Amino acid sequence: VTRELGSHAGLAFDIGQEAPPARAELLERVADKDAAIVTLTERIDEEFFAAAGPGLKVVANVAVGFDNIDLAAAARHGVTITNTPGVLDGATADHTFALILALGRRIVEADRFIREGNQWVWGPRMFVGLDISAGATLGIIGLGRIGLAVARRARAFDMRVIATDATRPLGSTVEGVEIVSQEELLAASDVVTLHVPLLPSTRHLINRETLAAMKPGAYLVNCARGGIVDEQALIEAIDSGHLRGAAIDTFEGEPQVNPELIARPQVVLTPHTASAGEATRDRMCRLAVDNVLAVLAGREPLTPVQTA
Ligand code: 8YV
Repeated sequence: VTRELGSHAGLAFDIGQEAPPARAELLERVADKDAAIVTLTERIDEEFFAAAGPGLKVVANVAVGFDNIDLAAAARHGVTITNTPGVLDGATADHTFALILALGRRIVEADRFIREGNQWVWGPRMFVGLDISAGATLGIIGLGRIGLAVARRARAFDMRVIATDATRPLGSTVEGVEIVSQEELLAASDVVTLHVPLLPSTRHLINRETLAAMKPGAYLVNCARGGIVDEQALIEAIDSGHLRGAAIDTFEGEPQVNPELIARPQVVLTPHTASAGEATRDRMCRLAVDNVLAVLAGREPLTPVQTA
């Protein structure tokens, strides 16, 4: 299925469901091009830049994340890298909050229970879960654009919201969100949600030790990047009962999903669709095109990747 996006800046393009090209085909396609528009599925590395040749000026990633791109190799080849910040915050925060609600109120488990044809009569303890709006605490790891959009939703649900953020002073308050230490956040949160990029410093940020530091009975939500969570440690924390559940949109071995996660009813899974709002995806594509056109016209890109 492809859908005509119409013309933007004089170019016609589709958002399609074409399978991503195999590596060899990708390398062949990029040869002698001035620009490439890619997604997180494509690994943009030394081999890619070598295959493109010296004419490549810009690679526009249709994603806010850029862990698929070797920035040092791009710099060596003089290629500008752009991403799509700002246009997907609302959609990603909506999805994150949907997962928080689904976990807390056990929506997927309850839906499965009915579909399986279980006999039931109403009972006061049936599928009881987290009282989200009765003082539950949400811990946001990474209070950037998306983290802040999640915080606004949580505040509207009367949650207490705390966050960690390397760029904000400890003890400060941002839109009613208190900046705390990671230790405090893990110990106090009923739900911990991740909104940091995948960097060497955030790889397996959620591991055996940090999971053990979480409040017993808490939930984990990951709509950021799979590599931030040690999935094996997460499975063990769920099996021991220390965590009540988890909702995962991004996976360590993406697009493979660990069968151990699939086997656990307390885990809610979505296939990296947190930004999949229709208008959001259009905006992401348009921004990528605008970045390419700016660079090819000799102007500054609108949203070059910011590493600091
Ligand atoms: C995209 C994402 O769907 O923006 C990101 O970093 O992970 C998602 O919004 C995906 O990366 C497409 O490339």
